[in-house]
Amino acid sequence: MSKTNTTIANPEIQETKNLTTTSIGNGGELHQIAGNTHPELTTNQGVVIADDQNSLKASVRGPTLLEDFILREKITHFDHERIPERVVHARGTGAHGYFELTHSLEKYTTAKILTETGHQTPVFSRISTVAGGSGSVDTPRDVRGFAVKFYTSEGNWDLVGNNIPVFFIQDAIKFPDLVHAVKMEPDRGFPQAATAHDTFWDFISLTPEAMHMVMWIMSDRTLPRSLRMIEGFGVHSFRLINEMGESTFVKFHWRPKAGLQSTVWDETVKIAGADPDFHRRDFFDAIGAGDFPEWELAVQLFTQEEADEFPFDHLDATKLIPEELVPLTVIGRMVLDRWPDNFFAETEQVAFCPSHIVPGIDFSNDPLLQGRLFSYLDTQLSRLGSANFHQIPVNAPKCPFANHQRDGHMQMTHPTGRVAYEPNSLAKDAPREQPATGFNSMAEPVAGDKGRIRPESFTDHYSQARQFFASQNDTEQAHIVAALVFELSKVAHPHIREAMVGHMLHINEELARRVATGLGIKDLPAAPAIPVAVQNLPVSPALRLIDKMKDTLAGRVVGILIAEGSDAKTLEKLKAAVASADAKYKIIAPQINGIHLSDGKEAKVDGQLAGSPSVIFDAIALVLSSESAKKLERDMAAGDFVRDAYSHLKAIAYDAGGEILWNAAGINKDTAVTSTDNVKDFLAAAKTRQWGREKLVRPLL
Ligand code: HDE
Repeated sequence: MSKTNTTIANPEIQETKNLTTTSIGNGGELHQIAGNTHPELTTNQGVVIADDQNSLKASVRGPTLLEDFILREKITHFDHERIPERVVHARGTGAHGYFELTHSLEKYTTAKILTETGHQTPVFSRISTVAGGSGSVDTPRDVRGFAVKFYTSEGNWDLVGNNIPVFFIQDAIKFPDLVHAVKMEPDRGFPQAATAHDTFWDFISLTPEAMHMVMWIMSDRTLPRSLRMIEGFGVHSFRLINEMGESTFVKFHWRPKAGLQSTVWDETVKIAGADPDFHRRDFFDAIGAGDFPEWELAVQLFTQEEADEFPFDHLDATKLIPEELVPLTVIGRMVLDRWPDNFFAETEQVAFCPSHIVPGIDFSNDPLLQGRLFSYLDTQLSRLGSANFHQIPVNAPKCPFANHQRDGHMQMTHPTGRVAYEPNSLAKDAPREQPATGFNSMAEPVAGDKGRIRPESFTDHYSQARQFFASQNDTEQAHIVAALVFELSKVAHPHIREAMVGHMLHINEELARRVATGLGIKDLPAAPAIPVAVQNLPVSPALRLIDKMKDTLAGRVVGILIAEGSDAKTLEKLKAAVASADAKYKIIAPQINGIHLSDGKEAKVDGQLAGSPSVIFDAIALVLSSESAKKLERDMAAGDFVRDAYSHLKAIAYDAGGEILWNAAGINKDTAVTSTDNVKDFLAAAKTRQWGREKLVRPLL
């Protein structure tokens, strides 16, 4: 500790009536001293630390001593703070909540989580991107992982799904290739979190089974407006097993209460710069405001006999079961109502494994699922560094668990007694088998030749891709075309672009032509030879995204641009209207402090204009005095605020001053550009996007 010990009062702490002492050291550095509500700072061994500002030196300006165990402990811990990030799905956001069953499946399963209605089971859910590293942006064009850990009374059940109901590949042995192709190219270390590069499309162009998934990832499903507004899918078929040991196949679906919504591509790209944490922040803010993300859990149930009649193999993860073929039954709801206390301890350390399953639920023979049953446990061992990862609080079951597994890195329990094996006769309280209610696999008969064989029933790679494209509306189809043109234009090798157009000829000729035009390919390439004819499956409206957008402003955000002299009454009226629609507003101004409204009062500003572009809002309003509007005419950030909102198909409200800024942007008004006098019209337009405007703002192929 320093020689001078000038006691000063810290004004901030004084303010909170939590008086404490600080002192200034030899070099003028600040020392905060324990006392009042502040406990003593210690090492990890509990030794109280006298000085945390200075390392131990041989003399006042001399070398640091190796003896300084306090310095070494602190820095060693710091050096090891990072654990290997997830090899895929590294970037994610998690929250606690509960699942409540509303409809019992007791006819089909013994699992209590699916039969005990009204009971609330705690859950932890993590939603993630796939391709990028943990520090990548929230909004690349990417599939979203949707993982839920149910802490059931019969053990943990992990439903580890995605926001797209199908996958790229049919066999787990191809997963490392897929991931290597999509990740940063190994010689150059870029691009980060992007499919728009040669290696990804090279692999895809040589993997016809990926074509259905390609349609999904090129659709706006991969550009969610909020993680609260995505669907989730278990993807694979699972089995439910009832008391008689009978099996029924099941597919799991999560449906967001907020409805589906996506952003448009140009907006998505700009969001990545404006707020790399856009989704994480949105989730955090929503939970903080009590606007809890919520999903319905629904199931598709079908028998082996029904499956035998499907025009595809349900064990093939590149296929979905259209809702029109097997309808969904809603069985419960999940509410995420608590943000983790510590991001690392919970969201980072949570370890999901599809092999975490409970009695009454069982696996299907989907070869992708079968591979996953191995991979996740293996990856957790390397990521968390110990076979004891189940002891980390976020991973530990909330029901009793006991066995004879012992020791290992970071063992946190200290079991007593001599017995760590079974059968045994020496311990009266040792855990033993329970055949009646314990986990039993379905006794499925298995026969056939062992071999590395793909089933013939997996051969049709194009019919469901065709069905998906045909089921989209004009806007959605145009977005898929634009996405393919964007992505393939980033591919340097012409033969890869041509091969992709060749595949598209099997999906939809018109799609192939439009993409070829966008790529400047004059003569259509030949379509690859295929072993089975493509089927024209019936259009499935349930595959559309735009139709699943809810006609509501609830849970969305309106950005209101104000400046010096903005009309206080108009602002109040708008704020009240937005709040009455259960939406949020953010006040944006050229300065964060010191903006006075027409009534002379200082406005509370949430964001400075240059740092709060309109891309982060669902609709905007311009409430400006004429003088301020004239000044803003020369501010590109203000111009972009208006132009981007229009180009991203959003509703815009303006008052007299706001109209000056609007006119400076040089755009014609449409019905979703309304005066603040007609707040109702503005709110109605703000509930949706102005799809009809799109052809005016960008060329559609
Ligand atoms: Fe994963 N996947 N995956 N995956 N996956 C991982 O496990 C893997 C697949 C999914 O928030 C890893 O803990 C293989 C399909 C989610 O922590 C790893 C195959 C689906 C998450 C792994 C697949 C998923 C992962 C990396 C092909 C949707 C993030 C880190 C057979 C149904 C979970 C980790 C979280 C994570 C392997 C395919 C979903 C390496 C081998 C299909 C949501 O084990």
